[in-house]
Amino acid sequence: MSQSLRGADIVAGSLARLGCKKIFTLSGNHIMSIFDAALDAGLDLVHVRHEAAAVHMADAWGRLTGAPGVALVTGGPGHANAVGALFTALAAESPMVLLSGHAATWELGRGGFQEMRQADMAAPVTKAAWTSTSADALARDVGEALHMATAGRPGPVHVSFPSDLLDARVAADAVAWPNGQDRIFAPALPDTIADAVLEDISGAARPLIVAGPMLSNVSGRALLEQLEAATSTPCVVVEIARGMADATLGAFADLAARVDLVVLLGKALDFTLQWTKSPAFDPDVRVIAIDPEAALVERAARETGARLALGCIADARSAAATLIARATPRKIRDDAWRREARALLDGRPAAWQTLASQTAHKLHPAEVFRTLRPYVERDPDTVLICDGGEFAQWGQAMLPVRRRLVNGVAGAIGASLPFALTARMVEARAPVFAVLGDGTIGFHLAEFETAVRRNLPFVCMVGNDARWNAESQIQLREYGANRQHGCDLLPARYDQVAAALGGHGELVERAADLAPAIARALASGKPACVNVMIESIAAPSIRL
Ligand SMILES: Cc1ncc(C[n+]2csc(CCOP(=O)(O)OP(=O)(O)O)c2C)c(N)n1
Ligand SMILES: [Mg+2]
Repeated sequence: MSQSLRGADIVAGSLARLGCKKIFTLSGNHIMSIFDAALDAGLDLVHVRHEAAAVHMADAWGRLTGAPGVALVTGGPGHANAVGALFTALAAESPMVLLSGHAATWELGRGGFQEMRQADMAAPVTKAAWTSTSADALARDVGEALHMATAGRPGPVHVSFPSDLLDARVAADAVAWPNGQDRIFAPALPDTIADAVLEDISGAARPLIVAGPMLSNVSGRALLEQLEAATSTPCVVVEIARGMADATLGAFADLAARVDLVVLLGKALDFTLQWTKSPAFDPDVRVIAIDPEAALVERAARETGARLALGCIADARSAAATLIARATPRKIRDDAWRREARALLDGRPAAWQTLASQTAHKLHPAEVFRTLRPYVERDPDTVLICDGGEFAQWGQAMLPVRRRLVNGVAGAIGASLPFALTARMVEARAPVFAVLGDGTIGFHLAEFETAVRRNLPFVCMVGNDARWNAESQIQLREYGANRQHGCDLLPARYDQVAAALGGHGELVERAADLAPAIARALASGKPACVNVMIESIAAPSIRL
């Protein structure tokens, strides 16, 4: 008789064969068979404190490594807790897979334990979501999910595993293990189309190339730098919900109003670019849309009408490489406009050098980031994570780094502590800094315990203004100063929470004390929280 394998062993073995050894998870009845199988498959289970954190950690893994991150949660409520975090991964175009346990097949429709229509729930926030239907198909399901997460526009994929399938046995020689070979390809940009795009760029007075989240990682940014040099055309990544108001992009709003050609390179035409409509853009601005998804090229056509110069379904990364290769031998335009645009994007008001707090025992956000900057710049592999409302925008504006994680187009706050844990797993040596607001730190504060347990040191800098300031600023803007209410917090001792969970804590109330506190936090070798009392200041707005 041929040997047989348990369904759970097939799932764990498939993950291991595809190189997914780190599994971000929170335990539960439906998946304990996979926990058991992980022992023999050699999977490292990173057990976290909330299912959303497991998804955020898998998301960060996908963004930083380019390989799919894997989250594993239990059925029903565990799955429900995880689903919200998928929205962030989807909008960030991050390759990751959520695997969830699920009520047994024979329980369905009978009020089974934690029975829920899990795939239906995950469908709107994933590229694909399904429930395995037989133990024979488990290996294929894992392989398909991991492959789909990275193919075309990357994003999250979900599979639910009914617990009886995980316990079922399958003849070992009948298992079709996934081999990880790519089978879905986005088309390359044809040379003739690349030449037409370059001709449009060279004919434009003030062209701009806009990439989206999938090109926001280190390799994507390096490619865009090359593309900018080869085409003498400014290249930007629009990757957060603040869109054109992303403080990283300096006076981008002023630049956008002047461009006469926008080349969308794998960038979905959406609210972040105001659909390239007036008044954000010139009413006659022309648009080129290159995207792996037909639906997004079609959307760009619909939104721009006669302004669409060209649309093409093509892989964004390889399209950038083709454009670089075709542009390089000839000079397609002079560099004056690119230099002018760079000054707008990279310039910062001189006054920021001297901005200082007007309040005793509180710092101005600019003082915080002027002090942090040398620590961030010391190592080119530093990972910077920015999360939250107004405070973090000062960080995004003042800390130039090539390796960065932000909450992204979803605009969901709270993921930064889980992100920091993953960043430390991916980057063993260089510093990992998370800068976030005091409202934001509350979402996943318990992950300090995970970080201590797993020995994952990082430094989190909380800008503590005792307020959900971003929303308070909306109240001020929309309803008036006398109607700011309901958004206050306590000036709480998050540093003491970190210390109580086994990490390192620092409280800072004076600018002069910050640098030594950062140095001590780094030297502690522990997950650290530097709790900086700050003035409640709106995000910077950088205009001409
Ligand atoms: C998941 C989620 N919930 C709520 C919001 C709305 N929101 C955006 S910024 C913000 C305030 C953040 O406060 P804090 O972290 O203290 O940063 P601050 O603006 O005070 O610097 C809120 C509530 C959101 N974007 N995402
Ligand atoms: Mg705050």
